[in-house]
Amino acid sequence: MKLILAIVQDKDSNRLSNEFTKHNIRVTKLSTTGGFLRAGNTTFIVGIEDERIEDVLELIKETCQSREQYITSPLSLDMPMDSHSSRPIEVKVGGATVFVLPVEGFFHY
Ligand code: 2BA
Repeated sequence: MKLILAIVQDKDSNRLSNEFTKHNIRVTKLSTTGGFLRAGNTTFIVGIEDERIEDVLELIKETCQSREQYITSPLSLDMPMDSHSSRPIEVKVGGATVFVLPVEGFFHY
């Protein structure tokens, strides 16, 4: 068994939830915040048998799009940015950031 952590954009999260449910994949959804943009995103926790990992990754890949976002002001005072410029900076977000972790034990009481 593995634990998949998938950080996705909020815009993709309902569709991904539906896909997981349709494919009988059990999941927990957390409301999270990206450290860089400081905007909301969604983290899915999926405990899954090894032989179904590829199915989960494929659903995530098919469902989550990459999108351009723009940031217009420095996000923190110690961030090195050109001080005379307030030009928007383009940031490409997603499709999804995915971690696959080993699971030492799984108990469901
Ligand atoms: P954020 O931290 O808000 O990052 C949003 C996007 O900003 C990132 O998209 C990336 O394109 C850009 N970005 C992040 N840090 C940057 C930096 N120091 N300098 C320049 N650009 C930067 P993604 O890479 O697709 O990440 C989407 C979200 O996934 C992130 O939101 C964060 O919540 C999570 N994430 C990404 N990599 C991670 C990691 N190694 N560990 C934990 N969470 C991660």
